[in-house]
Amino acid sequence: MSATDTYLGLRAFADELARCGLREACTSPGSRSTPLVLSLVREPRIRATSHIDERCGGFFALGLAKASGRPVALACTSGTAAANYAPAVIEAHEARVPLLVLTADRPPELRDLGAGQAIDQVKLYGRAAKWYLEVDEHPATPERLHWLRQLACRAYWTALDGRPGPVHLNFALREPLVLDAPLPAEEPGGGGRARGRPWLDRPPVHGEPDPSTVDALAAELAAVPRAVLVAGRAERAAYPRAVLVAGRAERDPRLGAALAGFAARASIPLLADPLSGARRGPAAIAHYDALLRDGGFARAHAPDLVVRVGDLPTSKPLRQWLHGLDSALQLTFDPEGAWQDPGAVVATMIGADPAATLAAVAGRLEGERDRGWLDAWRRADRAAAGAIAATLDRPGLSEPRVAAELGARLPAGSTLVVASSMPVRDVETFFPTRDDGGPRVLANRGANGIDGTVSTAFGAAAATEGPVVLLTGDVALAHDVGGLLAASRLGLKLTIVLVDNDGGGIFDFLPVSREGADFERHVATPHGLDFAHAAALYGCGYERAEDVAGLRAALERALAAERTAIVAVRTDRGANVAAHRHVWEAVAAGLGQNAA
Ligand SMILES: Cc1ncc(C[n+]2csc(CCOP(=O)(O)OP(=O)(O)O)c2C)c(N)n1
Repeated sequence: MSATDTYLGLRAFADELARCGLREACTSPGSRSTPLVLSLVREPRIRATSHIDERCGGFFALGLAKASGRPVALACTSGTAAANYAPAVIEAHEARVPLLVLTADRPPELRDLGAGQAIDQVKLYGRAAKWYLEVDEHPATPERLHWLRQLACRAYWTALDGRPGPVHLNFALREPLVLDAPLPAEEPGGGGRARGRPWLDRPPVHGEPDPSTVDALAAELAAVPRAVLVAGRAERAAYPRAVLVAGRAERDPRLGAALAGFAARASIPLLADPLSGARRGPAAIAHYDALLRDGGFARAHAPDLVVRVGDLPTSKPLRQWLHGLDSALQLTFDPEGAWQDPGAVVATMIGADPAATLAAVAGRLEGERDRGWLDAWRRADRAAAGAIAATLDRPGLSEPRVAAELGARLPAGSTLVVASSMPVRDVETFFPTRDDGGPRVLANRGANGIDGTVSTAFGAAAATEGPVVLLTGDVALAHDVGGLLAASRLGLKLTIVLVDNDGGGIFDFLPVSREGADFERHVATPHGLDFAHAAALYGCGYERAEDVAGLRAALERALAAERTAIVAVRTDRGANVAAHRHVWEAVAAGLGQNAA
């Protein structure tokens, strides 16, 4: 096989990816991958970023794909390089993020024979890859090039189609791996289709919502005694106490506003995780996590209809409440086939697009809906907000206060990436409702890993116009500290708000925290790292914030700075547990006063 054959094929492949809409590729270094990497890098419509560590590269691609909504390509060499993509590929599978994972491999005649850097890469990511194909080499005949063009399109559309996710193509590449003469401009077979069309187009399905689904949902929302008249089959059912639960829905940035509009129109309490983008508008309930910790409130506010959109929120009280609603009818929109129902409580999974369907349902709602049910939730939410604000209103910085500050201060148009562990929980619990919707919030909640957090945030920064802020714990930062290299190597700007409690603070909430020294060493894992040194190593700014005023000022400086900066807040794990309990007690007390 000549290098010309290899490069002609891969140039056609890259051209076809670009025709489909691919704009980003994340490469990692190596020899076997040379033709693959250079072909992507030399395609002018694709921006290629370089990543030394494949694990970082994988998560960077994940962040890019989440923030842009488009598939992103990854390309690396053979061996453990490819294995280092596994965590990001698994997260992409679980969170339904489209990735094209292109791995270079030894050809079959060099496998399992002691050749260098050769491992078994066949179906390396198991079921985490939604499609796998072994791509061997052939002379660059017109038939072969048409097949490679079709293959690129199929990989791209497969990553996006139905339940989005990663596609893995494993390319067997033979030496020579570099060209010894310029590549001919002409392509055997004439190149791609006319007018820049992809070889194979597969437009996404945006079908009209099914009328029978709209009828059924409209009927289920009809509360006849409460003066909502629903055209159609209003006799079917009446659910005066409905709630709409909105969870992580990163792929459609307009969905949050659509849900908020629908909930307001239908006077339905909207329990909106900030990851849904729907914590806005008059029906949004921000503090459901704190409210539902109060058993009396949870029982008194049991709905008889639950409509869910997006992933299940993280909140344990919300999950337990939904699980225990024995007599409620629970429906969930599941257009991507995520099948999220760990409690086996969902009676109907609606495959239709939620925004379009709810817009059609809203059109059937006639007359004024009784607002008593929504008002009861809103009064409770205001009481909770007041109790939380009073509890957090002190100059010192607690972890809840840091989350609340970001929720109140980050501008609309900014993006907040939140790490797993307490950051994602604190954002869910303490973010306020905002008329402007607040920042876009992204998080790796597919597999809930703390790995790749920094790289994911840099990937989001590479795809985003507005400022990008990462809220992370110290263990998550230590885990992906190498991700900071993107600041200088790629010239990317990120503001990192580090909550440093010297270990995994989440575990102090669990019974295992009573296990003394073994707990400290093997579960909490304090490390004593001073991240100022990491900032210096990777060319980032670093500032400690000691109190609320200091955090506000440091955040402003970091957002205005040219380069990536870390704003570090030092907290104490024990005090953090106490601060959270204090908040929950204050909310319960506030509810009591509210009821009295
Ligand atoms: C890759 C991975 N390893 C281990 C875990 C288990 N885990 C969950 S939270 C956590 C500690 C996180 O600590 P930190 O980032 O400091 O946040 P904090 O708990 O203090 O909020 C660990 C190790 C995980 N989720 N993902």
